[in-house]
Amino acid sequence: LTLETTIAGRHFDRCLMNAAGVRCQSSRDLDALVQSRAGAYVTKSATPAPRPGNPSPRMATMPHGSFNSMGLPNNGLAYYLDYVIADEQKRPGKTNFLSLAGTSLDDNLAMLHEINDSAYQGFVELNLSCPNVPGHPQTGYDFEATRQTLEAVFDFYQKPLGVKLPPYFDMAHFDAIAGILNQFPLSFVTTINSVGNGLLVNFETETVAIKPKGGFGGIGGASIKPTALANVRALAQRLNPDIAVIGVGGIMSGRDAFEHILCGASMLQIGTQFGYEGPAIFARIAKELGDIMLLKGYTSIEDFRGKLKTLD
Ligand code: RRO
Repeated sequence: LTLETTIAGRHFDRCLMNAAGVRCQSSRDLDALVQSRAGAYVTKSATPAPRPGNPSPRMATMPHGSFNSMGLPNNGLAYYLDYVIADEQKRPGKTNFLSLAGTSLDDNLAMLHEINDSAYQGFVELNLSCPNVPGHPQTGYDFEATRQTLEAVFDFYQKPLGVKLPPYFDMAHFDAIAGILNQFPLSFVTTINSVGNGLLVNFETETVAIKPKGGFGGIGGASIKPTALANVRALAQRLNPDIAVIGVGGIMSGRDAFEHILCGASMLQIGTQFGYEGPAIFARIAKELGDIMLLKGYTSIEDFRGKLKTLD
C-alpha cells in the first residue's frame, strides 16, 4: 500500500503536507515539516520585503475551526527562497512549494523574475486568495484580473507554477474560473483558501473576536469541509487533466483525506488542524488513510481518486 502521488511529473512519497500560512513562517517551522511524515511543505506566503502583518489579536479558535486575519506576516521572499534552495541542495530530487502573495501584480512579477533567475527547481504556489490585507480584494474573485495575472506570469516564467484559489459558491463561477485556468500551463491549483470575511462574535463581551478589519476574518477547519470538497470536485471535473488539484479545507482525519481524494485531489494540505496538533498530524493521518484504503482494498490513491459516485 502506498500514499505516493505525482504532480506535474514530480513524485511525492506521501500525499499530505501543510497548508500555506500554518506553522511555516520560520526556518524552525520548516525544519519541523522536513522532519515530519509530510510528503512536502509549503512556505508562508511571501511578499518582496518582510511584513509584520495585522495587529493582534488576529487569530481566534472556534469549536469547529479557526478564524484569522493575520495580514500576511512573513520574512520576505529572500528568506524563503534561500531556505528552499538550501533544502534542494541537501535533499536533491525533493520538490516543495514556495508560496507567493504579492499585494500587487508588479510585486508578484518581480518575485517571479527573481525565482526564475535563481537555482530553485521546485513549485511556486501563487496565492490569488488572501482575504486579509485591508484594501486588497482577493484576485481570484476578479476573473479578468486573474486572467491578466496569468498572462503576465506565463509570458516569461519557465518553472512549474500553480495557483491558490478562494472558494467559489456558484456553478457559473466554477465554469468561469476553470475556463480561464485551462488557458494556461498550470501545474496545479490549490483549493480552497479560508472562507473569507466571516465575523465571529463574542457573546459575553459583545465584541468582535479579533482586532483587524473590524473583526472580519477567514474561516478554516471542519466547518468549511463541504465548501472545500465542492471546490475540489467542481475544479477536478472542469480542469485539463494535466492540472493537478490540491485539496485543502477541513481535513482532520484519514476519512476527510479520503473524501478529498474521492473528489479528485492528488495532494492534501492541512491548515487549521496542523496548527492545533503540530507536525505529528502527518503520521496520524497517513496511518488513518492507509487503514481505510486497506479496508476498502485500495493499494494506491489512483485507485479511487476522482471516483466519487453520484446517485443518478
Ligand atoms: O496572512 C493571512 O492573513 C492569510 C493569508 Br496571506 C491567506 O492566504 N489566507 C488566510 O487565511 N490568511
